Amino acid sequence: MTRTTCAYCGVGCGVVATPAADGLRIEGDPDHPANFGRLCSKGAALGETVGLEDRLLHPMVEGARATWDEAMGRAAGGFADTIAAHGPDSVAFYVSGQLLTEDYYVVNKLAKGFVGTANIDTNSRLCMASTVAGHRRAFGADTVPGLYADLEEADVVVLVGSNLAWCHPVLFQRLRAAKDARPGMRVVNVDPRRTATSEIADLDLRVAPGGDAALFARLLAHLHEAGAVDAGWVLGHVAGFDAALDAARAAPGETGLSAADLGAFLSLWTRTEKVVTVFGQGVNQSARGTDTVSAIINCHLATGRIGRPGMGPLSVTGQPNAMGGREVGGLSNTLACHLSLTEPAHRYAVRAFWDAPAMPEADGPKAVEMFERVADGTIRAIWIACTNPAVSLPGSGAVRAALEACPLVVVQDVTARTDTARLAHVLLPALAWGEKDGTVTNSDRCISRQRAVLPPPGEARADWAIFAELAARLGHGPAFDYRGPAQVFREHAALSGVAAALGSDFDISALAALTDAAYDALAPVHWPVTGARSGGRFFGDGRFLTPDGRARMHPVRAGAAAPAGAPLRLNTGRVRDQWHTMTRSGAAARLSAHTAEPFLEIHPADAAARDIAPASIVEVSGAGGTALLRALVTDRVRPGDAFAPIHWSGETSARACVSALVPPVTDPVSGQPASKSARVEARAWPARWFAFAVSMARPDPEALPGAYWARARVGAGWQTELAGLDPVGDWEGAARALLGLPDAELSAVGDAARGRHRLAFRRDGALAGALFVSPEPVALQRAHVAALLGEAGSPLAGRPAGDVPDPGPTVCACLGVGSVAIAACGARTVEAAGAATGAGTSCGSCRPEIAAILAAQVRLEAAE
Ligand SMILES: Nc1nc2c(c(=O)[nH]1)N[C@H]1C(S)=C(S)[C@@H](COP(=O)(O)OP(=O)(O)OC[C@H]3O[C@@H](n4cnc5c(=O)[nH]c(N)nc54)[C@H](O)[C@@H]3O)O[C@H]1N2
Ligand SMILES: Nc1nc2c(c(=O)[nH]1)N[C@H]1C(S)=C(S)[C@@H](COP(=O)(O)OP(=O)(O)OC[C@H]3O[C@@H](n4cnc5c(=O)[nH]c(N)nc54)[C@H](O)[C@@H]3O)O[C@H]1N2
Ligand code: SF4
Ligand SMILES: [Mo]
Repeated sequence: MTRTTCAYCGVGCGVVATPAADGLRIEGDPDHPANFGRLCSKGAALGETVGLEDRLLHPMVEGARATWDEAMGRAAGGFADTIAAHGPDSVAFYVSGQLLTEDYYVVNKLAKGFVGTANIDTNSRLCMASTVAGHRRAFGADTVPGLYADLEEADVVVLVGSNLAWCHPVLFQRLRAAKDARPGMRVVNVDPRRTATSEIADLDLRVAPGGDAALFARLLAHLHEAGAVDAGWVLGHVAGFDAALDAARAAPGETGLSAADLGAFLSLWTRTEKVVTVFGQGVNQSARGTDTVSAIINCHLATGRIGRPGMGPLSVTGQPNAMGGREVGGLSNTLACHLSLTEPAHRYAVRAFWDAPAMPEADGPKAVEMFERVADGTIRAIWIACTNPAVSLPGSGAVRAALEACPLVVVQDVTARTDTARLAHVLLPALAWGEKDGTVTNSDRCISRQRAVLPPPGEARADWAIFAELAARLGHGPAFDYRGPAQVFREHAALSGVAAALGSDFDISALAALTDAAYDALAPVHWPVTGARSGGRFFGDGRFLTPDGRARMHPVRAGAAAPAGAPLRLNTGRVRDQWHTMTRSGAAARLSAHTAEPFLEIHPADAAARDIAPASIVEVSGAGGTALLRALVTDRVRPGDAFAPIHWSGETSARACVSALVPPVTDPVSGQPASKSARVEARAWPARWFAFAVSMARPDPEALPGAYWARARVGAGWQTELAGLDPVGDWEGAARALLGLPDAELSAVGDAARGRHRLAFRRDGALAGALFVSPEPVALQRAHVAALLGEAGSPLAGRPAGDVPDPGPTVCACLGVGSVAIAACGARTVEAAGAATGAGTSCGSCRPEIAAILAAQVRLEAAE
């Protein structure tokens, strides 16, 4: 039994992992302060994602297996030659909030101190950069003032651009439990889209896209008019109040809300002292993300509602170590321990501490600009670790072209099955979650250990060790001679003491003397951790980290017009059970049962205007490319808006990378891409046939050139959704090639004249694959067919024989309960449905969906 931390989101849940015959048994850690034993569906399925089938287990050079010595010779040698010929700014590192703090520390020390370049940025630029900029602008440092406990102690919680129910499910569970315990508590949800999070909202505000800055500008003006500004606090601790108020009044901008909704929000926020405003990517990923963060913080500063129990702004971070990355200075415009590259005193101190030969004096390029420099040839060698930019950066088509043209691309990943890895000259195998060892920091500043539970597979190495070897090969061996992550951590903690002496908030100097054994045993701890203080909130005492100790309110002019262009505004984001580009969550069949296909949420009016039928395929075109997605016609989105998930890539679908549609537009302050407001058009894709397949082997969609496809793990094998424009003459041949079954025994039924075919292939009497073709979207009980893989039964009926009811699409991933079973169980409440079917009783991530199904059922019965 090993205590460790979940691999996924920034909630940072403690996990207890126990090796078991079929992988790992996973439970929530009852003693971890982030989750107190809770887990969500993704965390609970971690044990199913640690298999080695798709792992990269040895280095590769130009597509061929290589030794570590050969691969590092090529990679480090290429970096050394490039630096020698073209200087340190001709190479770059692009890293990730999924690295451990120790990995992140080492690569930053190498780039900024020893290569001497600020060409190091991270995928956190796409994620947290606007918050970092907003915090620094307001507080003088990138400090998260509050704690998770504030969500439970608040009287009003406002969620802005955060689908907490799906993206931070355990925080959502904590909020739900707090609300159940204190029914007077109110939750406001601000999102242009109706989401699973809407279920908890007393006030569900369908704000206009980008209307959040206007909403909080109006709130500031209203606070003033209502006499709710804390004048004494502002006088003592805040600068810039008048300018901020003037700007808010001068150009409040449009919120898109009705007067009644707006009034209800203003009045609730104004009259409630204990209010927490949580914000997510709907705020950050905008061309005015930093201003929106400022608009939110302004309201908390004006009322002094910050850093005290139950109040304050709370940015929920995305990745497991988004915060650790900020602490080590992972961004191209930050330096270790919340220091700044452009402050000479900070630079000198860090340089002296590292005994570093070089240190850039200016900030480096932010992610989008970094890849533009790869494209224009200024950067000639790039080292990419723990992120998949060919899928996740905006303008992904141009990013891929830039990498294709780059003379040296090194990719350090746990799998070669990524769109970025395919573009690498050198591929280096890294240890994955469950094998690696180090620390992460979550959204409320809690540092916890990720510990190895499994032995290192193949030739994979720890990320920090790979960076240290690169350093040695570049001639900096002595400064990177680490014996293990504990030594790196101690150095980082010691540096934080130096930083604290310069006024930094990030101080964990009390951990600088941890022995290896104490590091191994380290219990979750909130920073700061100094001799004098451990954890707690910041700023409740009115002391901020600016030179004069006063917070800054920033004037925000909200009145921007919506960007013009193609008729639909594409919003992009996440689904409950997948993680980013699916390289890990995609391995768990039960996680794919929730959503197995890329889709486009489009309003019924917009669909009708374009002849787009439900469940048909749509072709979406944007600034830099096109995508093929399944149409999900729904009024969850507003007319004129559309939504698509970010998870699908060339590995999982034909053409579903939504970043190809998103132009590289960024916030002028933070450089964060505006990933939620691409202008696109959608048109019906006139498919002549639709198909659904299951197979034991990984399906090969090349068998049907030009077709739409999306593949996912299911039960014992794979499922594939397909559609095509061109008629297929030989379905048997196509099926055999697709399913990898050249000589399996076939049984078939169908009506060829009507374009209907049902083909089942057996090996040794067991079902090895099946294909169902129809001229309209295939109606079939998919879970039933998938369950027959490897079994003796016949799938050709497409539905269970006799009285076995179809469970419908899986809602509860933990216990495998489907929507039909929930609707039919006769329950009226989520609790009763849980008692009847088990759904929602394990991790609880699906409770919002269960509530929605029960509500729909009640409406149906009322109408009968
Ligand atoms: N299941 C799952 N959970 C995850 C992740 C994952 O991949 N899968 N990734 C993790 C990571 S790295 C991150 S950063 C977080 C992200 O967590 P969230 O920020 O909660 O997730 P998103 O789905 O990107 O976007 C949140 C919401 O912003 C809304 N939105 C779009 N435009 C606007 C706007 O103009 N105003 C407002 N108010 N809202 C808007 C969208 O409709 C969406 O519902 O999730 C983390 N958790
Ligand atoms: N359109 C649009 N684009 C977006 C977003 C959006 O909402 N809309 N969200 C943005 C946000 S918030 C984020 S955080 C990014 C996420 O985007 P990415 O970071 O590109 O996505 P991941 O799939 O998490 O990529 C992680 C990679 O690291 C590998 N990996 C996993 N563990 C390890 C390890 O221990 N070591 C190493 N070396 N590799 C490992 C995985 O196999 C995978 O290839 O996407 C951003 N892009
Ligand atoms: S909420 Fe879920 S995904 Fe996030 S850390 Fe906890 S268990 Fe992992
Ligand atoms: Mo993120």
